[in-house]
Amino acid sequence: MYWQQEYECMPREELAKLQLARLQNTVSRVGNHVPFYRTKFKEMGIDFENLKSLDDLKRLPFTYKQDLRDNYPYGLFAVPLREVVRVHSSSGTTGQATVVGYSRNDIQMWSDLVARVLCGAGVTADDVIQIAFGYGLFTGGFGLHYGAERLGASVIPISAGNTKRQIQIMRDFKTTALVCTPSYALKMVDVMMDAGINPNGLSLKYGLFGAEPWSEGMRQELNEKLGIRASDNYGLSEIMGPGVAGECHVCHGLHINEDHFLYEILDPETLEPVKPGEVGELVITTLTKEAFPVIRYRTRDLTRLIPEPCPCGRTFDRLHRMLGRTDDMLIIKGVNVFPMQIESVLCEIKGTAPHYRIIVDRENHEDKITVMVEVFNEIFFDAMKRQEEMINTIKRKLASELGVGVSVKLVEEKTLERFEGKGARVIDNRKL
Ligand code: DLL
Repeated sequence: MYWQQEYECMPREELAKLQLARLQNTVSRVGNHVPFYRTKFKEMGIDFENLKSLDDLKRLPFTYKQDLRDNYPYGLFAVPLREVVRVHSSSGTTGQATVVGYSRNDIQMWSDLVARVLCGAGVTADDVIQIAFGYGLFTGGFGLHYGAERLGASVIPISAGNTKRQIQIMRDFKTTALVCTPSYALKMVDVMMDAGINPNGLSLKYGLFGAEPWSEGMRQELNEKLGIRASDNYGLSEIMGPGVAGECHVCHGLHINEDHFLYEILDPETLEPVKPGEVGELVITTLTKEAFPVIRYRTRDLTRLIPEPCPCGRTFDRLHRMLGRTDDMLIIKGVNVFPMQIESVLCEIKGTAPHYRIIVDRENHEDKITVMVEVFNEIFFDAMKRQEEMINTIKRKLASELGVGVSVKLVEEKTLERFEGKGARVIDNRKL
């Protein structure tokens, strides 16, 4: 049930002591070895060899994605390149790419943390695990791969894509755990249906999904259609990759690996901590990374603490599934709208498939959302009246959830493109 019980179930007081020692070590390491941090500490008058308490974290500078870009490629590494055994990089679709590095110890630690997540979700050495994340510069494939091997599961390193083959292999190799983005899992469901394969006839038991936001409704959908227990796992390349946080079998919030990461949830405007349970931006400091330690990284991901202790026995705090990113937020007539809210509503409506797009346009200086949603063919080809009823139901439910009206357009089943990696469901036509 646990991979490293001595850590995962550590009494909180002991954990705080360990965190402080590790934080002191990390701050000293970056102060001595990374010019970027040395300069920042100097400017801010921080005596980096003399951190006294965990509370001192508040005084440390933030790190932004832009800092990684400015120091491209190796400027933030805290060890010489000869100690780096692996590099990963973000795709760079939204600007200059960023590069992260791992020492031998970092890879060990990363493997352990991913093994924790897999183990927490229920996967054991007896499982056959199909890793359908891309292998390459993206951290998903290799991150999960090393963790799964560390756990001792039988790994199928198939990578993303070639969905028919994925399903053939899933059937022939008797895959019990599927690892990919929730979007890709949905595409697999489609391809199975087309091929007349009943997912319940496969050996699948677990789905470990992550790398993008998804709703509780999407989880239900995947659980039902694939006959699995789907769990959420979270991470980001700037911090490590997958393995930062993951759900246990309770499937209610993600335990963050607090012995390796110090987290804060801050109001993104004031940068003050929010009250426990309130939504804010997740900010993470690495505690044990050697090659690429990061101080107070502004993830832009929004979440909240689940303050109740978890029945699984882990003492690490649980984060609510990510609600979106600060930079994904749409402001429509002054109302803040997150794509995930729209997905949640659509998943509750019978007759809609969980495939949608959110189109954002600007007309007469006003932003406007159109939600395109696939509906089952029997509705799409039914009388006009039934279609209108459907549109009205969706509009009403969306307006009540979002607090602002949106247009709705129904489309035929299978008309919207499917994704093999991270889904891109928002199409922003505004020239901002
Ligand atoms: O997506 C690492 C990863 C790989 C996590 C495989 C889990 C599984 P990046 O490509 O750097 O790294 O993207 C990181 O993806 O800041 C979030 O916005 C988003 N994200 C990752 N996991 C989740 C999740 C990987 N479970 C960015 N829920 C993060 C919601 C997620 N968003």
